[in-house]
Amino acid sequence: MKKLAHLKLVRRGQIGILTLNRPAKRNALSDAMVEEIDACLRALPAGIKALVLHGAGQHFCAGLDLSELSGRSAAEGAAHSRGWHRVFEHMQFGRVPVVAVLHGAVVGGGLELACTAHVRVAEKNTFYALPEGQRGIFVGGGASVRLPRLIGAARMADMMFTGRVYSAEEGQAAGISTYLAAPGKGLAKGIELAERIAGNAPATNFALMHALPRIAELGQDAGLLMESLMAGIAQSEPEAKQRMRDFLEKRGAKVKRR
Ligand code: 1HE
Repeated sequence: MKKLAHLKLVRRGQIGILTLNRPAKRNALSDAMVEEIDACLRALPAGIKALVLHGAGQHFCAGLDLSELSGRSAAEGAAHSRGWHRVFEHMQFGRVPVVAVLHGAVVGGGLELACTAHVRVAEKNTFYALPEGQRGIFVGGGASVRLPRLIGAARMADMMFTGRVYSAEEGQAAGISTYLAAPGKGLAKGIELAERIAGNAPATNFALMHALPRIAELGQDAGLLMESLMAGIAQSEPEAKQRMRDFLEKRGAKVKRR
């Protein structure tokens, strides 16, 4: 892979830690940075089974790099948005699950990127906003599809109509994050979760990334059928059979309260 200018990728055993590394601009997403995210996902070494995504400096991400916005025509704006869609879809429906560790500003396109991850950990200093509403524009990185699935269209509309800023706790209650961490502790939590995810059977992670979001969009009949097909595939894997045997022969872990 080419040397990265705006990102950092560090391998740690079975997981990769991908850092948005443009803190002087609050990790604002320039075109070059979005292209690097794409290149990184494509060139991810085969041994990496889960990614942690976080931001360098005081904020996760300030969204679209506004200095690149002004010169676009309507057609160019639409094409630019489609470019983000392609890269973010590649993350959502890619090879490895992504744990986003959020802190500080998670705004605009930064929130769109966060919504693309599979698990979100928010430090208690996190805040969420969609300033597109106040900047006279609309979201373009998938927020109108992904964010309502987390928090509902009414909450998203409120954020954009009124400029409402959600705190970490409000984001957690609304469904943006599923873990809260103390300031400075999010990365350790994200790494712990990613390592746990990397230890799952590949068919389980595949089903969670590729089948579950599609099933959740289907009607009951087709959804239940797709669930049965995925269940049959996953349980027929040798690794699944071994894991069942391990439990029955007292080698597998019991479910414990954490
Ligand atoms: C930027 C950007 C940016 C900071 N594009 N340069 N996003 C926004 O509307 C959010 C705009 N940013 C902010 O509200 C604040 O910068 C933050 C709350 C994120 C951080 O505040 P702070 O006080 O820590 O930093 P700062 O002093 O405001 O910014 C530091 C530098 O980063 C400064 O540049 P400098 O050269 O004067 O040092 C800022 O100009 C620069 N900076 N944010 C460009 N976003 C596919 S559609 C998606 C649509 C959107 O995402 S719209 C939402 C855009």
